[in-house]
Amino acid sequence: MQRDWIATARTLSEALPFLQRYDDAIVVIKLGGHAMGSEAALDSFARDIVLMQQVGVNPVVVHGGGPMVTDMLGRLGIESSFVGGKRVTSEEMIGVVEMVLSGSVNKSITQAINRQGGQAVGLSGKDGGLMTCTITDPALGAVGTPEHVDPTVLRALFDSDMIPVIAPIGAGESGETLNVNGDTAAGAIAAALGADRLLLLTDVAGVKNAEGELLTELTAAEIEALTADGVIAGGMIPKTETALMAIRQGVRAAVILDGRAPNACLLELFTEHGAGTIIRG
Ligand code: X2W
Repeated sequence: MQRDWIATARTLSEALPFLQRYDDAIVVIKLGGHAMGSEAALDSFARDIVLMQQVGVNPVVVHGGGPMVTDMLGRLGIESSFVGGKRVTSEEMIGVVEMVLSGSVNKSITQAINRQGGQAVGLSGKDGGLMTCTITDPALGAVGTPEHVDPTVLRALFDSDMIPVIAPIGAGESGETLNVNGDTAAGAIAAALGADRLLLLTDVAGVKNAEGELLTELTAAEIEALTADGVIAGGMIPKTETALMAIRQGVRAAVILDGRAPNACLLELFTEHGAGTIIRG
């Protein structure tokens, strides 16, 4: 089949108002471990991020990597358990968590972006005083809740056209290493930056109603009602909570979408169609 170049040109032309809307915008993208999938999916994600930056957006990638952490702990004979979506993190585990998230996972994402011609810089909440955390539930062990985010280092990277890629590791008040839920970290960073968009990329299409239909737009009140009814449950709860927290703290909109869908970020930002579930401030 011959490719329709005229349609391609029209697509680019139709993107103009969106490109103008997002010129110099800050977009925080949370890439969950479940959304990372294959090497090809990571390359496609990286290409979208580089394109975003090329057209004037300041993208910030915050990643998870829970499945990769569980895998490494398993190889070391250490069992994982989760309470309320958070990994109970012992002293023995925290070094492995940091090694996997700040090490192999972070570097695979920075490399994927660099392969597409971007300049990604990997860091964690410990770098440049980015994210200071407190322990809010001692029963979870070395798990931090972001208390203070200083985005100075991120703004310096924007000024140099570099793309920050952030592992969800924070520093405690006395400098200790703390494990932070990736969604929570992304929300706190988006709030501190006053981001235009927070994209939470996961492995489901978005928030669904009791009939299993995708809800493309939700208000804070609707999220509260769906959560009270048990329709929003399990792993979706930290995502909707993060979205609500972020918009209450000044992020213009948060979107929960399927990161495995081709060009998910571009579809959301640069087309009329949008993707997933949007929650506006
Ligand atoms: C997470 C950090 C990684 C993460 C963990 O240890 O799994 C806590 O639970 P996903 O891929 O986004 O789930 N931290 C405290 O959030 O990864």
